[in-house]
Amino acid sequence: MRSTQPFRSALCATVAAFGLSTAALAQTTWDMPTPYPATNFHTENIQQFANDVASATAGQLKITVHPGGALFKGPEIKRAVQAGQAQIGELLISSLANEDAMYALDTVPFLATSYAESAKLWSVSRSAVEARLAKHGLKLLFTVPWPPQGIYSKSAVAAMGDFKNMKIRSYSPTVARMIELMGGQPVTVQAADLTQALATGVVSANITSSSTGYDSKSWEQLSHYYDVQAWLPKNMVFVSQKVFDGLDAGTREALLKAAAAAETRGWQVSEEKTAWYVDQLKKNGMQVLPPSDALRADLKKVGDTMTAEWLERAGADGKSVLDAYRAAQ
Ligand code: PCA
Repeated sequence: MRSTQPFRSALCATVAAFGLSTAALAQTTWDMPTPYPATNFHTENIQQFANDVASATAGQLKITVHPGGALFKGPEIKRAVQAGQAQIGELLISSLANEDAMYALDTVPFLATSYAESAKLWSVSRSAVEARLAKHGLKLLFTVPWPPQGIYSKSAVAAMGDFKNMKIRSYSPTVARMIELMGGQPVTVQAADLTQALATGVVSANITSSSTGYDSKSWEQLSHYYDVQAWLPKNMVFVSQKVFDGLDAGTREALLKAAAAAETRGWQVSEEKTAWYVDQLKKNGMQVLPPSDALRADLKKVGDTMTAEWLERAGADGKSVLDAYRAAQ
């Protein structure tokens, strides 16, 4: 009996090693570039999504999240996934606004200013966004909105004229257009570079959410936050269709289920955390104020101009989406 012992354990070791290597062969690892910091709620939601996928597939599909634009910068992420340099990615939909008007819709000022309106806008535009991504071999998995957008500045702003020639940070072509219409000078700065741009005085104002204001420690350089609630831009998570099609049916199902859960959770967390973020701005000494009536009225006019410009550019497709949105109100 004793003499068979070494043989048996050698056999067990071989089986174990064989078992391990089959598992290793079957395991798929995806790189997932994302633009925002690891501690931002979008990234935390994505990490949870990756964990859910790993546990639902018993580790067969592992998604490695690369936050903060470290692997690819926000605007490069779509091309990276199209080119097969990454399998899955996240970006701000409106960073693609120059490519197609449909990507600009959720940054048209004052079109959808609450979570409920944004959900309606998304429900009437989702298939149009999906169709555009599909043309480029990409499959949409889920979207999550940012908290409502406001204006940060170094000094008090009473009326639109106060923005004259002011260098204002922009994160998308639509925001840049808004800044032009406000009389300011848009300067494109990615979220990952925002703290530095503020510290070096490249910009003296910024249009973004309470969330990014918190992430970039806006209070260190800026004193006022005007809680304008002008729109809620969305991030989207998408995967290469070819890579997705290469998965077995069970893994595809697990991925889609985790994506649906991430969408529900992300919309909820975004809404729930908004007040907390605004509170952090106040706690750190910022003046959080509503815009004056005069400023609000002038910003609304900018919104009307941009809605008209969007409609003209988006054509018949755009008109039917906007009509559907208005009918759902
Ligand atoms: N934060 C991102 C996009 C919108 C937002 O709230 C940013 O400022 O870059």
